[in-house]
Amino acid sequence: MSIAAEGTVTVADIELFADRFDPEQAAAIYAEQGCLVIRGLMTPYVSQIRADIEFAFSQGVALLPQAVQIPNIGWSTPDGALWLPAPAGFPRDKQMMIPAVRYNTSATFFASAFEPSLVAVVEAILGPRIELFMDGQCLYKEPVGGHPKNLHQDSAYFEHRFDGPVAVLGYAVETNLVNGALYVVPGSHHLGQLRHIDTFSHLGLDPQEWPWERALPITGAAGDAIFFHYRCIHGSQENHSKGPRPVFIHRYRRPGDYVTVGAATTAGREEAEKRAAEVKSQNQKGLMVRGFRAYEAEPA
Ligand SMILES: O=C(O)CCC(=O)C(=O)O
Repeated sequence: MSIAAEGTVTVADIELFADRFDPEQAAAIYAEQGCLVIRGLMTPYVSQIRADIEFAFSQGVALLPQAVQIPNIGWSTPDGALWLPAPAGFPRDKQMMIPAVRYNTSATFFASAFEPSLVAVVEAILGPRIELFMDGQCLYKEPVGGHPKNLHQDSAYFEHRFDGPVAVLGYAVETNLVNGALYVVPGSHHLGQLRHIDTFSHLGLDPQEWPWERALPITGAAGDAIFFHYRCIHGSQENHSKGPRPVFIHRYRRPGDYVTVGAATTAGREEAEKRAAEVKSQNQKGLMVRGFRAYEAEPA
């Protein structure tokens, strides 16, 4: 299946504004395009989240002498931050990819996952019972060459039994074509699971088949939020500006949904796919954001 209207969707077609939007309209855009921008949705949280991210960055740098290698992935410091090889000309041999900013480290980041206007949109998409998937995530691009995240579907990393998570990515600084705007491919969530290859930034689509020109860049201000379906193709280029480009991401799903294939490399995915049919919910119970989780026995 191809995307019928590839290249014809503009940012204006998927864009709403935090001070005047209807969650049902937001959900309708999301259903059709697999992505949605709400300008200013996270503005009240960004200055403190940015401060927490910068603290975590300095903490991670100080912990680098204790970094341990994770084969085919990069390095991890004891705070749980993830590092990639640095490009030439960097002051270090490693660059930060994921700082230690999670629900169990940053109160403001955690509080922002419950932002009522954000959760109203997620409820219009997923229904009245919603849980958090994972611990929240920040991605950091260091200045002067910080890593690209190749175009990919998140479902390559965490295939789910049912509809999968809705991601909400917030810009922590003004984000543009120089420092690493998020690119999305509207409508690509209808394509099903696509074949990914191993890339510098882990699983990614083949750039011959999926060059950046096929995707739509979303430039924006600190506090703008981009919702995307876990099969929506997305990614971001290197940061060539003089300042860092951090983003923060919440993921929500229906309670009862669960990961059936989890991997960050093609070899890992191949192995996990063999076991996917037998995977049970494995007690993957995230914190509830809306509604109540009734007890359900694990199927035999
Ligand atoms: O813009 C980024 O840092 C990448 C975000 C992303 O690709 C993801 O959350 O899967």
